[in-house]
Amino acid sequence: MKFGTKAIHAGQEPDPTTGAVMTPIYQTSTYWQASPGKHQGYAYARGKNPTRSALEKCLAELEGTRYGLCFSSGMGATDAVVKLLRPGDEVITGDDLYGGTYRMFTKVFEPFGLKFHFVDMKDPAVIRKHVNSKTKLIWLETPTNPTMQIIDIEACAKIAKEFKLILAVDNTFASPFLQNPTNLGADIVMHSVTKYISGHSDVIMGALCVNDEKLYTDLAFIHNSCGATPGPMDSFLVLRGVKTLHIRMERHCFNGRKVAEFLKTHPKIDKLYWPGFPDHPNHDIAKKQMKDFGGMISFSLKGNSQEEAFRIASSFKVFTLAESLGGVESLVNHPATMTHASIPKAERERAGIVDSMLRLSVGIEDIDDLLIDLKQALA
Ligand code: P1T
Repeated sequence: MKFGTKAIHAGQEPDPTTGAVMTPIYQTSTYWQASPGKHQGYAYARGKNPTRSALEKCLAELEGTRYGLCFSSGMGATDAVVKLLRPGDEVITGDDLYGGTYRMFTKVFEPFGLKFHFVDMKDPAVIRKHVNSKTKLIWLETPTNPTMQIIDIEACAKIAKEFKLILAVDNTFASPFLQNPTNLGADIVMHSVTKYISGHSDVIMGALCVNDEKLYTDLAFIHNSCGATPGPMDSFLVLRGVKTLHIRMERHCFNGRKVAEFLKTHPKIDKLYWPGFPDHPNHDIAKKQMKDFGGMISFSLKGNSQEEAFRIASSFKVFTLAESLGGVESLVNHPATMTHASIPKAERERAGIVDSMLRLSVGIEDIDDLLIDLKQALA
């Protein structure tokens, strides 16, 4: 089956008890057992819930993996991956990451004796240079949040295989419609389901998709033991949202391109970050590993004034000033004070996240209205 058919049907059979075509919201915390341990596959809802199971199967199919696990947030999913490690282990990751991921790595897990190397992953040679006998995990985002760096997943997978490391890819910005990292050799795909997969800015959720049975068993153990599992209502909302993922992504990409082209010649823009431009570093890799270039765009202003960025961010009429991304509605975000405020200023600026940077999540509204809004806000 092709992607759009899977988005609508995968994991979802008519309900065996009633024939309900849409997967019911199994709003229960526990399940009847005929005698201790004798149940119908469900014992306690932290471990398993039929609404969540349907979604997990659907997401696994969309990523082309054997297994899926849904978490109560993207951070919950990331947390489970890091808990595969032990004190003394080392991780190689990027110098541009979602601020919350950086915060978890440095503030939560470094005190437990893990070491994180934040490196320029655009060049596989730099990654290779940081591998040592303690390295266990390569964690990457591509495109990165918010500077849209493109990391070569296949090249990273080669290094991971050579040194027997786990390669985990945060695929949030691409969505499974644009990119499937396990097809390129990654071991774990992570999603903030909150974003494109859910698509309607009404749910917080995360997911992990994997092929290897042992890896799945280890992650499922952490999932159930640590308990960052989502409820059935949220699972239902995401099952509903994901049915239109392929249609939404086409429009996100179409609108994203138009907005990027508009900004490219705007006299106030200094740097513009969108992987669809041929002069974007690693544009060729983006072309190779992504179906299209997505609807996430960042830019900085000539003169680098935060005041001017704040003024623009507050002047939009269609774009909403808010954290998050990937919903049907367009959002604007100021990374330095919002999504990436937990990264020290010097490190932020080294990654290009300057005080005048704004990040757009281009929604699926009519493009004419978005361009009019951008024009007036920048004026
Ligand atoms: O918010 P949550 O579902 O826990 O997902 C965290 C997360 C993980 N990875 C990436 C690439 C992300 O962008 C996020 C969340 N990001 C935002 C809220 C944001 O506005 O960038």
